[in-house]
Amino acid sequence: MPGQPETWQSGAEGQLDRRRTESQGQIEQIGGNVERTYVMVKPDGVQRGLVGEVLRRVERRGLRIAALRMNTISREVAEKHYSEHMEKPFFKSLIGFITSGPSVSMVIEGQNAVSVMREINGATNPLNAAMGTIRGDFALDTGRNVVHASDSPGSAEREIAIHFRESEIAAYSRIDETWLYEN
Ligand code: RTP
Ligand code: MG
Repeated sequence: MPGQPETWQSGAEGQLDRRRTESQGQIEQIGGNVERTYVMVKPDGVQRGLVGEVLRRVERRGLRIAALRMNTISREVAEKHYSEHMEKPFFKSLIGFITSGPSVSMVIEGQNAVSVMREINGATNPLNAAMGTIRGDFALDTGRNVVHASDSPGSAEREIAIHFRESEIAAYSRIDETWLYEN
């Protein structure tokens, strides 16, 4: 940007360096423990035109989109992603569904991002999901529940590594973060 002060640039570089100290999905930053989580708009959400709706809810809450991609995930990636459910009766149909068309993958960052995203998505079975959550507002069936989000910081680290290279994850701050967080 013309006239952008040099201090802004050196500040941004300093921030990159700070973020490279990350470990276990937790990023050390001034102001506390920032988490990363992996979020997906599943193929039903894409087909139903809900990508913007999901992104709007993430952004307006104050979370930061650090990586974003649309693609049809392969069976191999899907099986790795949902490996914890390999023995479940719904595994085969889940893999068929999740690979059936394009989905949108993202890395979302912010303080307590893992639990905040789980609350934004709502309960796994949309019939139990609170109104105001994505599943409570847009879904009726567990097998077509629109979105995914990692269930713990450990799962987030594992899932992010399945779907993204570190070089695809952007390091930046939102301009409103000083007003979103007290510390
Ligand atoms: P997700 O992993 O997709 O974010 O969902 P979740 O944590 O809320 O639920 P999880 O237990 O991990 O289940 C993964 C996905 O499998 C499908 N499912 N079907 N038919 C069934 O009983 C059943 N249970 C789970 C859902 O698509 C669920 O989101
Ligand atoms: Mg899960």
